[in-house]
Amino acid sequence: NTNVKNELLKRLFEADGRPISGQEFADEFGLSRTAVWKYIKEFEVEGYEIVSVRKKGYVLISSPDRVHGAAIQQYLKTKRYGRHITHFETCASTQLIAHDFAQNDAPDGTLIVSEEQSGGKGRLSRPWSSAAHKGIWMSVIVRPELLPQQAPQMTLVAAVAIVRAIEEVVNIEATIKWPNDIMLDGKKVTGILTELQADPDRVKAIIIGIGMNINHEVNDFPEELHSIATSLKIATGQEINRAKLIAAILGFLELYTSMYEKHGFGPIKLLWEGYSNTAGKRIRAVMLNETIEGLALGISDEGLLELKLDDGSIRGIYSADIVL
Ligand code: BT5
Repeated sequence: NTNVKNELLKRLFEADGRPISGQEFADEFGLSRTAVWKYIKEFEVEGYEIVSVRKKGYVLISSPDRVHGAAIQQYLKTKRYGRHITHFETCASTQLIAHDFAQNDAPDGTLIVSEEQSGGKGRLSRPWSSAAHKGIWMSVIVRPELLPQQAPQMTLVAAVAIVRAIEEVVNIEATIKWPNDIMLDGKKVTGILTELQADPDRVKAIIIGIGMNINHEVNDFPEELHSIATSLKIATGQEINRAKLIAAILGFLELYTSMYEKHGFGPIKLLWEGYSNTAGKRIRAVMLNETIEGLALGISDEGLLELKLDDGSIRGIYSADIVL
């Protein structure tokens, strides 16, 4: 049971060097002491150093670099976002798990985060490379008071939150490439995948998938990504605290989502334009059934990219791959 296992880890972490009684934990959760001991063995395999002190219990001595709930929550300043966290060592895709959780009434702000993904996906089910412990592979379930047609703009809300968080934690300025890429030095450092669960007139949940390359060296990426992907470490030369960055993203995401709910897209659009590298450039927009070229004017109040074509007409685009 991953929930009980996560709870045990959280207790060990919060005990801050003091022992946690295996017997008491077993009693509280209706387990055998052997079941608790098995979890401890699993933690050891995962790289945690734990000692068992006779008559007292288990003491956490050191933990590997992991983004479990306890690690994130020590930095968290939010009201709702990140207050429920489920952490995996590995999974196919946090996005699939989040969809499942959302259908089963997971509360607003629930976070699913994994150290590694074996089937990470981008838009149109393209593969998303998610190396173990190197990045942030997470999905946030949000339940804002929005109409279904306002959901795509949540990609832009998330993009602004991510750039602000990078600025705060890492001290560098990334740029946003419409609609869902965060760029550094001309390469992609983060991709966002926004998916919707809705009734015809009401958003039930928006699943915001965020894939961020953090502590990768070039060779941690598959060959075919070397020319198009980068990580925060490659860009800064520094090892980044992933848990701290996740907490900062959740903070800005909560702030900007409620701003969007209360005041509409206007303020988000302004923030977004400040970070975008798309407006004012001549671009090519590759869509499913056509490719068009023109001058990117900016985004509309609905979050559409407005493109001025060579015949002078203006086209609003919902989604595309942009070639600058
Ligand atoms: C995206 O799609 O950029 C959205 C990525 C969302 C990933 C997160 S991770 C947590 C959650 N769980 C999931 O399963 N997904 C979400 P798109 O714009 O379609 O870009 C996909 C393209 O980016 C691929 O076709 C590759 O060319 C490239 N790519 C793949 N992995 C990459 C990486 N780690 N860094 C940079 N580019 C990558």
